[in-house]
Amino acid sequence: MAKLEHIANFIGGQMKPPVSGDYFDTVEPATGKAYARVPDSDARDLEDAVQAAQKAFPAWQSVKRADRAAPLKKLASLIERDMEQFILAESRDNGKPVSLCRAVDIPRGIANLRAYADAASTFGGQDYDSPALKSYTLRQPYGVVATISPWNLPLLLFTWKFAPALASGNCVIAKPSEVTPMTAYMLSALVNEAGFPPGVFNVLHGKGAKIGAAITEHPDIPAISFTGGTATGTTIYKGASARLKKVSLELGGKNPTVVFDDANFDEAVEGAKTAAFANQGQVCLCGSRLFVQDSIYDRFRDALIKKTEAIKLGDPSDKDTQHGATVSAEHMQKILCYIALARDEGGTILTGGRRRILPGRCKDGYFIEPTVIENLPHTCRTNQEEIFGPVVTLMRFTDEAEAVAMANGTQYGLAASIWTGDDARARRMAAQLETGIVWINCWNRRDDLRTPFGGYKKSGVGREGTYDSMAFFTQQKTVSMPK
Ligand code: TXE
Repeated sequence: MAKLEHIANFIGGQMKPPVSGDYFDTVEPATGKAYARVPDSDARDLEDAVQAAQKAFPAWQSVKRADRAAPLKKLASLIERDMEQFILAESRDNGKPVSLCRAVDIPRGIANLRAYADAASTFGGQDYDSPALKSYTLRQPYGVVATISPWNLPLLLFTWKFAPALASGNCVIAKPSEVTPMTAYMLSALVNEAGFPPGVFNVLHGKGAKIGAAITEHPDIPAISFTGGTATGTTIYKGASARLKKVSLELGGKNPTVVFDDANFDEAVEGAKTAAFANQGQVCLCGSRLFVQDSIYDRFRDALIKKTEAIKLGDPSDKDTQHGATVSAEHMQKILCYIALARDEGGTILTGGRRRILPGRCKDGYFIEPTVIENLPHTCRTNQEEIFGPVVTLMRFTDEAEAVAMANGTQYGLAASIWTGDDARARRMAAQLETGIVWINCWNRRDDLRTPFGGYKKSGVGREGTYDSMAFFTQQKTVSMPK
């Protein structure tokens, strides 16, 4: 058997093996086969990275803001130059279709770097003028900060987290998910060429419970930005609060899609399908609970089943594939357990509901059919817990008040999408929904990165986006003087 590639940490401008010498496998979800080895980093690697970052900080924080943008822009151009390799690597590592990596993951990763390069020069303090006093604020970086990112949008969320930290003058220790380390590793190989001074940007690979926990506990990392599951976010929040660290937490969702009978029917079916199954249902924004008004319920259900069955599931490396593999064997089992639970709770599987075994190279891959379920109460576990897979449940409602009550009836509050022809109703509902984001007659549309992103209730703490992320990674100082 060919020797598997060994991924390295990137510390102080150098590729480094983990101090322990220990590695674990990373698996290609479409084949179920290990294809690379990941450093099992520990507190010693972290210490090395913290020291490198501390050494780099005084010079990096005093670099002119516009000059801080230059290496971010160069990094974006280098990834663009190597676009095809990044697309193939992301698809292989995560199981998502190459078409999705080409349309979303890699271009959006590049766009993140450019957006925060621009923000480096435009973001700053404010002036305050009063009759007797003149004041202004400074926005100053913390020093060494950390980012911890998940596996569902590996490069996109990795860049989303670290770019504002660097743009605002911090030195960074970035930890990608151990499940999908490859594009972060490839990016780290471009950091010197992009022109970042050694130690400004460091990448540590490894397991959440080991290196992730060490980051949370480290006394010299005062701020952490995390995206991932609510349970992990809660653990990080506890550890961070004991040390009064600043945290930004983007967590899970159980997002409602609400369709009224006056909506544009075809657009609503298409939108609800995309919201349910994008990225194999592995997006925190996915609309996994679908509420449809009584009067159109049967027609809507039949149209949704037809559209769902037309989704092309297959080898992610095939350019026509629309639905690839779920990210890991463990995650596939979790999703299948939830489908079994839905059956136990009395649900009817209208389509899908099974693992799909493909012929040839993907015969051991982690494929799950897009699944539509009905006949479950909105209070059951299937409708309350985040499944994070290609599973959507259909429920009926009679009027606006009932739709709002059911949509709000979970511990999560990340996003919602409303489909209606009545503008006043849409705005009324938007104000009542307990979610950080509401889409009207669309799903997952962003105004570049400018609009705030984050959740109500257990979907998170804080907001991200161009201004909000730059604000998170800086502390404000007020300076006042008599006139
Ligand atoms: O993610 P984790 P997991 C949800 C989804 C999924 C569930 C669990 O429901 O089924 O979370 O997924 C690091 N200290 N989402 O377990 O654990 C870890 O190494 C510090 C929603 O794969 O949240 C990785 O880098 N760090 C979601 C990152 O946290 C720790 C995206 C995310 O992993 C740690 C992914 C610890 N103790 C899953 N434990 C979204 N909101 O987009 C783990 N990590």
